[in-house]
Amino acid sequence: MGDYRKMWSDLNMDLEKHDVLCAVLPELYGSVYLNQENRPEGMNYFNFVVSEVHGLRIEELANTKTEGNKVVGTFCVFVPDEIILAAKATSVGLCGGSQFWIEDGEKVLPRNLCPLVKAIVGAKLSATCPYFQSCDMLVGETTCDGKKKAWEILGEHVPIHVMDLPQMKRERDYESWREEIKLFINKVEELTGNKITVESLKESIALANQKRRALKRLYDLRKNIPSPISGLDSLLISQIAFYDDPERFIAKVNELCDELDERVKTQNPDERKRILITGTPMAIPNWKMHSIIEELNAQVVVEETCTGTRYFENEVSSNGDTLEDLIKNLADRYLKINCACFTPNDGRAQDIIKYAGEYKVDGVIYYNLSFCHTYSVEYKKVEDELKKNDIPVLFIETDYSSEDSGQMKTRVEAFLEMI
Ligand code: BJ8
Repeated sequence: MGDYRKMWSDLNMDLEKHDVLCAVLPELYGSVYLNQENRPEGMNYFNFVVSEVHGLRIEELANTKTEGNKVVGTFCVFVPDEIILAAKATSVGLCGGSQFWIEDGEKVLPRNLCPLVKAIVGAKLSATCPYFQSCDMLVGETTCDGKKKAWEILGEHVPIHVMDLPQMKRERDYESWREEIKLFINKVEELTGNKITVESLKESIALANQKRRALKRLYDLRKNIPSPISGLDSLLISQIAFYDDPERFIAKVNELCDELDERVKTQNPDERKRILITGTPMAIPNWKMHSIIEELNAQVVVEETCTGTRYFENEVSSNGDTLEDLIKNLADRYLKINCACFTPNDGRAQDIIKYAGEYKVDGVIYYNLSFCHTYSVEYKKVEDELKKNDIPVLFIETDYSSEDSGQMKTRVEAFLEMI
């Protein structure tokens, strides 16, 4: 990594503590990622992005801010990036996936709370995440209780706009989500000083769709037997999608897919078990579940999560001549996401069954972050539906620590033998 200390210091970061964080990542990345055999050449770009995760990309954000542009931080795939991009601002996904931030989060939050929420708050309070420090505004949403209340704490430190996400999908909920998107447009216009027009919104819709298409192309390639790319590498790409420059990201994913297209022509089928992961998101650098599965010589071939299919499935239509039309298109696409925060949420089990067939999976692992109630309660319904369809499923509840890794490995091993 280059010397970015001045930049970090300008961002009011706790440099000493940040050094400790920076010392952990390369070792973790090396042991999880660089030890994999036969990785595609195209992964070199993503290795580079990780090696510069707190460096070059932050410098790019700093440069765009010097030019007068704004940086907006988000935490949920329901927040429409298109609005942020249409106002010439940069969007960064801020969900925290590191155990490093838990301790600081627990200083102000109860211990028995989802690690994702604790890491989000810990990252801000410890002043060790340069993405948080670069943001001019955060955007929260009314999804789960933990996040909803965490916005109040974060709001003491940085301006935050909260989108009121409906929890049902009736016509009146669509209407209210459209209104919420309008309020968001006003807020972003106010922050950036840039008016969102039909033209700029159509452009950003096209860009966000291109990104979705590139990810979909990557996921479609994973339908091959074997998948020409590991689950770990695909997960990393999905995680990077949340903060990389969108145009460059699209180009690099497509380049990688060109290489994978060639790979599938020459590879032979293998016997590795194919696993679908469903459940709560895995924010960078949370690679725990995938690394356990793939160390056991199985392949994760698809994730029905927000760091997986929920992020890129369904494009936003650009049909229409007015802002009102485009807002409706946005609301329609975003409310197709099947998150357990909704009731009912029957579409999710149907999605899992559909993907299980398309990706020819041998079994499903239901990954649940500890204390995430919406997903853990929804397990029963999903399990019942999967059983009806003869799809084996294993429920794993875990956090970011490595304490239970041995136990998880034993359970996954037994599951793989059984399926
Ligand atoms: S659309 S999954 S990104 S809310 S923080 S709900 S793990 S207790 S993240 Fe999410 Fe949007 Fe839904 Fe996706 Fe549970 Fe933790 Fe809450 Fe979480």
